[in-house]
Amino acid sequence: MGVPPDEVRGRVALRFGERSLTYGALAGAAGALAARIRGAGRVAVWATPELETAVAVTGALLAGVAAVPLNPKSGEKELAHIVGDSAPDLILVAPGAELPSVLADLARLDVDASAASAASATGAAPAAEVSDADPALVVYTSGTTGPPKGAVLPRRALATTLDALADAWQWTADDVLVHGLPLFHVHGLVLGILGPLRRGGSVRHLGRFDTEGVARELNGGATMLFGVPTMYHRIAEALPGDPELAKALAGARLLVSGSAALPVHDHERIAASTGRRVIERYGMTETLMNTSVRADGEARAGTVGVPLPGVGLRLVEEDGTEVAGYDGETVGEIQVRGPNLFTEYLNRPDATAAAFTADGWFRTGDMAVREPDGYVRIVGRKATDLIKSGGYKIGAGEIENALLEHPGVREAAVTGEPDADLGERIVAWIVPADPQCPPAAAELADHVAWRLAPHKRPRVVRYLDALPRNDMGKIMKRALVADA
Ligand code: MCA
Ligand code: AMP
Repeated sequence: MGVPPDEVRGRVALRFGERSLTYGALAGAAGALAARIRGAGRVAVWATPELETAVAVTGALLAGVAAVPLNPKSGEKELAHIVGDSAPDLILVAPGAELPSVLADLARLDVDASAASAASATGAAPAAEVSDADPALVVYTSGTTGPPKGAVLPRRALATTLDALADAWQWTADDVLVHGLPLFHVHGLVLGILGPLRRGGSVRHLGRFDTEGVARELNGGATMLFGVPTMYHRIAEALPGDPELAKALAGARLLVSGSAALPVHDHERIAASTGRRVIERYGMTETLMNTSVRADGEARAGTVGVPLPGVGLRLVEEDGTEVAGYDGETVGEIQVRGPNLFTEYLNRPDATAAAFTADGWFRTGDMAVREPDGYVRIVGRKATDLIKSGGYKIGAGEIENALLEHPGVREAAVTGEPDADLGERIVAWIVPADPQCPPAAAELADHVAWRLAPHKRPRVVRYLDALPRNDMGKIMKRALVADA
């Protein structure tokens, strides 16, 4: 982002509730922040759903400094891991935000959303010396075991993915996006905030998602909606009794779902009530966006469309052979390459190397088929120890480790089971230390929420005398799920 031309300066770029910033004001605030942080190694961003988070990330991009968005609801253990691993020089926060004690040693810089930089007032470009390969963001994402890993996303990945989406979605400066996603993940931050800014369009953030906010904004001039399947499920549930919501969706230019599969039943309920089809796109923190149903293509429920411009995509069978034909039946792992990819997992050369094939393709771990016309249909996931709940990726291993730190837990296993609202819900299987006095489910949920994050808490706890194990002593999770 440079200094906006005069015809753009007065246009609203960002709106969060009652507060908004024009492009001119955003250039001023982000420029002033950039001047203060230029030269820093990395900065953490306390990513509350507020104007200041958008200003902080824009300022970091202007300064050429990598930003590490933090979930403000993360627990102590998770925050300690992320700041220990990414070693930010300072943390950017909205004025008045209270930081947990685990961050007390970090230098704090309050973001002033009303600041105006001298450079932006005079029209001088404040851009730093940067290269496309420089890191823009470090986004933490869960794996099957261990703590989350920091995916280092270069500036070129952000730019190419947003331009590819503009092509696929006919996304322009006239679009006004509404979303209520969190700002510490790719979906809400890169697509939801940086996307409209790159187009010169506008975004209205709801603060927190609810169907009333969606209806109000789409009926009030917004043109696009981004959400995770849980949000569209809640919309589908509300539609029969909410004509304002039906009118709002019917009038939208584009309804986009992503981060997990949107069940066909929800697709169809929304289409029946509004006459509009939700389109899906498929991405990952490490790859940004890989495929999408195009605005000018057929919105086929249950598919994630075709590869985006610049993205190489192949399906590979277990034995390493590439699925040659598009027969709609042969399942292979999705592997991708292109300028949209991350460069590495921070401080984890082992994990980075393991994520790529010898010939340089990234292994997504998602299993899919390709239909005769090239549409990709995701059919499952390689790792059973990854759970997608509410659109969040959650590793079973990190929850098991947290549960084992509770004194009342002797053994723990975590699985996901189908949930109409969340897609999957987290189930904890517990062998209590004292069978006479097992820890209560709510206590274990609080324990995980407090150490890791509320969305990682088990929604169901089941108590056992022993976990089923094979001859090697490995927990047989499939047996657990089968017994449920
Ligand atoms: C409940 N809460 C608790 C506890 N129980 N807090 C502490 N301890 C507890 N024991 C609080 C929660 O923090 C939350 O607070 C409120 O109670 C409700 O919690 P919950 O039921 O978990 O939330 P929900 O209402 O069910 O949330 C549904 C949601 C959410 C809004 C759809 O799951 C969501 O925002 N998902 C988006 C995930 C996402 O952006 N994924 C993108 C990553 P409060 O109400 O204050 O919040 S994937 C990605 O980026 C890739 C690239 C891609 O493809 O997109
Ligand atoms: P994350 O690691 O949180 O970035 O989540 C990435 C994962 O979300 C992918 O590997 C997929 O499993 C899943 N995902 C994202 N979009 C879709 C979609 N439209 N349909 C099915 N799964 C999706």
